[in-house]
Amino acid sequence: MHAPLKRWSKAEIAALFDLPFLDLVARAHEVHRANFPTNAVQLSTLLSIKTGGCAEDCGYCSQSAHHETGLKASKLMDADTVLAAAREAKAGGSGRFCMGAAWRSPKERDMPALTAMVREVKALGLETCMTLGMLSDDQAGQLADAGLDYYNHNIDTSPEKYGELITTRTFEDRLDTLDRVRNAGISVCCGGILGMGESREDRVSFLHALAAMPTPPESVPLNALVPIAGTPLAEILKDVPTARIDDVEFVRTVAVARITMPASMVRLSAGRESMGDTTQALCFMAGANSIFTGDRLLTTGNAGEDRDAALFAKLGLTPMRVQAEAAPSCC
Ligand code: SAM
Ligand code: DTB
Ligand code: SF4
Repeated sequence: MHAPLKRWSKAEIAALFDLPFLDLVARAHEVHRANFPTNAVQLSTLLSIKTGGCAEDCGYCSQSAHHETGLKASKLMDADTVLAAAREAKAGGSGRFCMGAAWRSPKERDMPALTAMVREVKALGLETCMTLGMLSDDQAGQLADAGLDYYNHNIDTSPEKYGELITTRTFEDRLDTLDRVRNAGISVCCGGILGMGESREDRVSFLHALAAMPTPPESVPLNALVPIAGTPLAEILKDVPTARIDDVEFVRTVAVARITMPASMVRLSAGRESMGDTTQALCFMAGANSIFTGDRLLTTGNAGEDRDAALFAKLGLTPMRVQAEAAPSCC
């Protein structure tokens, strides 16, 4: 019998953030150890299957057609190229393969190719994840029937800040797609970006929105903003050096995510390339247990296999086996 899921109020989440740093990290680490194998970190690989030219105006994104970022748009990748990348990811030790497309939502005509990709990548023995923008009920059902394990769809920030960053869709649009994904029986991967000039209050509200979901996301990616020249956010933030999230505040956010969502994978996502080993080690201590491997995310650089192998060796970490993730011991 699992313990009932604790429901955190915003005041309680704010109080966690206010704890002395060492108390907060120690508490998060305790929660982590109670729920997951320690020293094990899940490796996922990301592939951009359709790059650039996106109709949405997300103020941070290199792929929005609204911003002049110099990125060349491409069509949907063919299934053989996707499969070759998935084979390489598996050979490199990845347990999960995530396919991302720069769309507001997929077109019906693309669904057969997308469902074929899910089936074929899954047949290699990899967990599958897709992030394609907003989905209809029918599209979520098609992806579920193909066997998709996870759908990534981030709320990205607090409901209060959302409209400052994106005007072409609403926070509620995001929640609607997340409901469709959940109802179709696909596991949810949902998180956001830190360091977009948000306040501590926004970070509290962002984590509250995730932890208060009827079922919290199984996977919570925490991205540190990668500033992209030509995006509105990079332009605004270049004159505000203090906007870049402080490493200690980033670790605090990881710790609070771990405590408030004890059974979720917390994924250190974008921004690791510019993060020092010590900060990453503190993130693992605070409960992060998943990373993207390889030297590319979607359009930006990533830490790379060599640097990660050195980091894992230095910290005594091992790649998490896929089965270990499926059975957290509580909630
Ligand atoms: N178009 C789909 C969507 O928005 O859901 C999927 C791809 S989109 C690039 C996936 C996520 O990448 C975004 O929700 C955001 O959290 C993250 N992201 C995009 N640009 C980023 C940046 N410059 N820095 C950090 N994270 C970023
Ligand atoms: C997520 O939260 N982070 C990943 C994944 N979900 C799809 C994407 C990070 C993208 C970083 C910017 C880029 O490479 O374009
Ligand atoms: Fe499009 Fe996703 Fe980038 Fe927004 S974050 S512009 S939806 S690719």
